[in-house]
Amino acid sequence: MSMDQMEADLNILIEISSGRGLLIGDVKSSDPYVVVTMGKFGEVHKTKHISKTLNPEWGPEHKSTFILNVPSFKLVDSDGLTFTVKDYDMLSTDEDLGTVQLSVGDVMTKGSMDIMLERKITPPAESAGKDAGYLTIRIRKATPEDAQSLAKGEKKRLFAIKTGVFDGDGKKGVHDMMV
Ligand SMILES: [Ca+2]
Repeated sequence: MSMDQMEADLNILIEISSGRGLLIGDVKSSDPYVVVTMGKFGEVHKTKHISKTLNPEWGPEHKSTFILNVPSFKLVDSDGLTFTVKDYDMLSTDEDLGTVQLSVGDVMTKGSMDIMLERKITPPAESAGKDAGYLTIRIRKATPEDAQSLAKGEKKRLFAIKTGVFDGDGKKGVHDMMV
């Protein structure tokens, strides 16, 4: 990357779309939400939780979508983005249900396309060896219309349904889901 590219701000739209087969944080289920962090720069986004499900589908009403607008070098410095799935608890500390790390390449290269990334969740240490399920994240370049819609707090889906390229940990290869 050139110096200019390192200083340039990223302008990437990210949607935390869904999870499936998440770990159980309560007795039978979880109240999952996702916190996105960038290494030492800390939290960049947090969704709202959905009650009692192991297969959440976060939408605009859960603040599923945000624009990552930081200089490229910060993303490189922090080795990409960390998505931590958590179980919301009203009376105790929220439980960790595992993490997904998106590399700088995932965010920057793939961010130039409209892509749907399905990644296997790495369980937290106390659940090592357990199947912690999958997290699906969508990424594309943000437009001025996206920024306006988010700033206005519009409850509108910014990613079209069933468009983009699918890149899954759960399946072999890359599947084109264009319709
Ligand atoms: Ca809970």
